[in-house]
Amino acid sequence: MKTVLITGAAGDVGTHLRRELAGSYRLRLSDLRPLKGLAKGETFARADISSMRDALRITKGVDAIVHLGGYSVEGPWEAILAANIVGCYNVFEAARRNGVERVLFATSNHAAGFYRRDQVIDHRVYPRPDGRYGISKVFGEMLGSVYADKYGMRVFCMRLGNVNERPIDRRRLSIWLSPRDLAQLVRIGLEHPDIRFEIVYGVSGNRRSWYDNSNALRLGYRPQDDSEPYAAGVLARETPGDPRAEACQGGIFVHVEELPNPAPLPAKASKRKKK
Ligand code: 15L
Repeated sequence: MKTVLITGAAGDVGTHLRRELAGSYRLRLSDLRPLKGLAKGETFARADISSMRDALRITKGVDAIVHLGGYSVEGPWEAILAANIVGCYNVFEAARRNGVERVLFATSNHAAGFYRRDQVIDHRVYPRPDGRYGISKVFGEMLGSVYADKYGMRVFCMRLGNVNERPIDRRRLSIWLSPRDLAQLVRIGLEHPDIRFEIVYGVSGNRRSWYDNSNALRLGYRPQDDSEPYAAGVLARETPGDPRAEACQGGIFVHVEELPNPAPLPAKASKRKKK
């Protein structure tokens, strides 16, 4: 059985993934936050990935990494820099030094959030990040490209939409990713023999999708869920939003400067922020 490190395991995506992957892998979970209630086959290592020492410690001896950790929404540069730029570099570099074969990187729809909603985009489009957070996700994808080309690592970048039990608004009807479809995609990233460097969209088989996800389909992804059965209910509750947000795939990320981040800041970023 493979040992898989999940960074950012205490977050929403990590919580869904732990449940879905239970029994298939030995899971080493890491997060800045403490994590309670470990299941059979799980261990926990508290870590701040903005520290290379921590990154080296948690990546030692694993077969693969699902890198979810970081600042998960638009936010202040200091926080994005520490968690998503320095932290992401540390995870890839520590993986290389520890001989980890595969890294699955949770990138985001916000790497391409300035594409309009009337456009269908695939994995080869020029990225159009919708802010600092989106830039950090493009940075992570490009780090992955270097680690694949230069060091032979197998890198699987999943541009996640919104992982949730059900879609919550009009935009999410197009980018929803159900937990079981997330797990299917992650299993492809962990197991597919031909992965070198790939970008795929982490979305369910939504009829309203803005993505040509042929790269994921080519690798065997067959999503089980579609947001459409939820559409009437979701749209009945929807009120008109800011026209800039409504036009773009990234929604409010295209004009807000900060959103509440559910995760704590890495220590260095908190210190810098207070200055
Ligand atoms: C993301 O990248 C965020 O991590 C998540 O919290 C959601 O905001 C999601 O995008 C989204 O676009 O809905």
